[in-house]
Amino acid sequence: APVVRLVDYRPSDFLIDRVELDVRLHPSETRIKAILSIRPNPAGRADAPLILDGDELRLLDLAVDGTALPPDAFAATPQNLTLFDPPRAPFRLTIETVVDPSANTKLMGLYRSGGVYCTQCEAEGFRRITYFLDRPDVLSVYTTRIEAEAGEAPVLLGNGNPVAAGAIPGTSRHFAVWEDPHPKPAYLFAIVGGRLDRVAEPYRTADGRDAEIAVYVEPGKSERAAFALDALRRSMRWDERVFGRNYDLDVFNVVAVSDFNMGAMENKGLNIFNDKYVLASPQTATDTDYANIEAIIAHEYFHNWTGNRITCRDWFQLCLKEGLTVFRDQEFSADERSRAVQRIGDVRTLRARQFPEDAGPLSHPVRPTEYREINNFYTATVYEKGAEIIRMLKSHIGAADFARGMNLYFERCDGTAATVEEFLACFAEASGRDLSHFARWYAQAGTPRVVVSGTYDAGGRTYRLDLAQSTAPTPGQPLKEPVVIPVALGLVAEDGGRLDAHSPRVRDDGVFVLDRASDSILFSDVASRPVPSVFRGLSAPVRVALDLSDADLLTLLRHDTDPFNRWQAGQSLATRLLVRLAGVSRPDGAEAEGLAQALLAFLRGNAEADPAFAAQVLSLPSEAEIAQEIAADVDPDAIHRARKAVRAHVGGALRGELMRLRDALASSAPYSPDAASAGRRSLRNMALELIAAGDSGAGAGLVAAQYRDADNMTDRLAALAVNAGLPPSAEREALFQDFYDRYRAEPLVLDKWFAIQAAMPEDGTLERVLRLMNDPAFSITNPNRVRSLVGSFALNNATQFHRADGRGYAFLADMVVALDGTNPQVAARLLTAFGTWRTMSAERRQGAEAALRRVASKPDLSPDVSDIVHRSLG
Ligand code: BAL
Ligand code: ZN
Repeated sequence: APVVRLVDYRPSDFLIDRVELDVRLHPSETRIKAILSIRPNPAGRADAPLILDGDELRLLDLAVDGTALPPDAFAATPQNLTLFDPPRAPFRLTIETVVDPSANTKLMGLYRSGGVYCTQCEAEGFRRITYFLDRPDVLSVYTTRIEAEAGEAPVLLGNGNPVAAGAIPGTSRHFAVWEDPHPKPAYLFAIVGGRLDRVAEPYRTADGRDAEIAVYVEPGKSERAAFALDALRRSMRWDERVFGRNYDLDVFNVVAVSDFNMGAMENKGLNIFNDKYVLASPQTATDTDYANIEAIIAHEYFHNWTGNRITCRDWFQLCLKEGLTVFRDQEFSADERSRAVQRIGDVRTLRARQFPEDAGPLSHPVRPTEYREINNFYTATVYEKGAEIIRMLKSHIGAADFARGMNLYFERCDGTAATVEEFLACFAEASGRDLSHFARWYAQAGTPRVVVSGTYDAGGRTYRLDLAQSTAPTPGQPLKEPVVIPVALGLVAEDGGRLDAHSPRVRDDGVFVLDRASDSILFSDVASRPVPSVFRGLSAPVRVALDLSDADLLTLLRHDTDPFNRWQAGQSLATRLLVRLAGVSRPDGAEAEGLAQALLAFLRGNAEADPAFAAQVLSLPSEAEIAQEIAADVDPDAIHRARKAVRAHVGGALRGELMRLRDALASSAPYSPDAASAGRRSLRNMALELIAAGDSGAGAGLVAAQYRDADNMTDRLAALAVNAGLPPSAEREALFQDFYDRYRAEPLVLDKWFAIQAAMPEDGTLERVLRLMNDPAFSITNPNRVRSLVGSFALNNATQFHRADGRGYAFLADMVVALDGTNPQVAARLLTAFGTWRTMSAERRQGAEAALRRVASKPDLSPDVSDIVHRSLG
């Protein structure tokens, strides 16, 4: 595939103002008639040919203003439709194409999922339906007529508002017409046709529009749609209240389908979802599922303004809608739940997914400058680091100016396809500041490292903090410049009392802005030696190197007023210990006694007041986080041994308190997914995990009882997960079998069963995974199944994926090659699991490189896989 570069952007030579579509749904021969109202773009070239995009299309018919074109006036291939000399005045182009939705295994364009017709057009799927100017800066108003067998597809949905529907006399077919008055790019187009149940409710917007909001699901599952509908209503209210954004159509529909490449898609007025992020009942969904559903429903809804009303000029600007919308959904979840626990979760995700990406061969700026395959840029960097930039922007200019800037953006850019520059200009204007240096965050890849050190002068009662930033080279960017880093900080007295220290360099809200390579802050009137609490709430997406003593970390864990940094202090304490123990062949768990006592003291003071937060404090850094800390010649087996030893010791030392907490937090009330109840369950289940780590015999008994007695999936699955970590036994396998027997008719529940087994850190797991691939519940064509089994093995099982004998790598390479023929996007995503290969020990590097080279050598690789494999080896 050719490289697409940001610097080569130029406006389209033609615009398409109106699109009239007539889609006659058929399982293998769906015909699409498109009438496009086209005109030359005054900003484009005057003599250009019209080149429409296609992908695997077959042209049936073509006319300009109703007249067929002579054969030498155009050329049609599956990839393009070219009119060599189109009219230089507005004209109507009629195109008829035919596609086979049942054969569409890429799940891009029009396809079928469990018999339901649906579409996915972002980024470049619309060109798999009809020839089009498939670029986000071509905005059109759409009318869509959909026709289908009434028996096969009684429900017919499109973008916008329904304007007509009815039977087609003398046939078994019917139709519906949808009109979307809001100009939109083709990637937001969608249709759905199928047998679906529906839950709905009326919604009156704050500005007085009466709308209906609805969720469509597989027949018989409407009870499982209630929570998504509730989350949708809350999202809409929140966006009115917090961002002043009202909904703008008469209906808002969400449809759940079971075969979907992504999590969900924000098509205008017709969001299509992976059913994993819609369906929920206490018996089938965990607390985490409920939280994800709430967040993703919100995310897709929030796109209505940040993405749809204001879209992207080109795909390099993807972060303009994604980073901003992730920020918005994170804020929504923080408001609906616990802000501190939400932030800890978001930072865990950032560190688990974005930091490694930014430290490896796939590192790229939040706004990339070139790509070969845009599908590969729906990354943690664009999404999560993109959201961190918005968070920093808000703290850099302050909440009031941020709100003014957002309003200006909504006003000025509504109805346009915008750029990051246009976005930032609104905030520069609203705040009266120059944001050109801040903008470097969009262009410079890599995670900055900030080294902090403090010096106390008792005589002068001063405290100096020295800060220095640097960023390691990333592919294509050997030299790095300083970025603008908001550092939220405070000083904590060793005894936890108040310290009235101040510095003119620190703003009233406790933020210091580090915008050069190094700087220092001098505090005066510092009555006693303080402990610095820096990067509160992780105020910037950086790695922090601050060499505090264990005693200082304990002070922060106990006394910091910032809950995030209390949690961080515990994590830092544990990380330091784990990294040290990973360097010895026989890690001695007794070295974790200090950590255990700190956690015990913390629990006694805090657990019952805030169980969700306490569960986060008890949760040790993941193996992946420890690997990142070690950074070179990583041995995942050593990390696993160290973590296991520490968990065993902590679990043993805390057993009494953990047992007590399990009783104190038990509830006999019926299951409710609210944050407080979920928090109690998370601490109880964290306690179960630690108790079992300390004493597998005691753990096995508790696991069996909790598994049996659970009245909800959260507790039953937590028991199953702890079961997976117990020593091999017939009882252990019997529990897996029981779970399978109970839920054999529930694919989304069995996904959890696949995922837990694929993550088991023991020798036989690869064979287990291979066996499970033959289970009738597994399907290689369903992305959720593949991600649960193969993805979980590659991403959540460091010891087995990174097996020293290379068999884990070879397996993943086989899977990528096999999947590339049917679903390149899913294949390419799996392949990103190799992202850390250069940090591994020498023999592992060898195995990984051999596997990657084998993938690279396959002929006819998709652009998706080819791009990832070549960058990974680059
Ligand atoms: N736009 C793709 C799915 C999402 O980020 O909402
Ligand atoms: Zn999004």
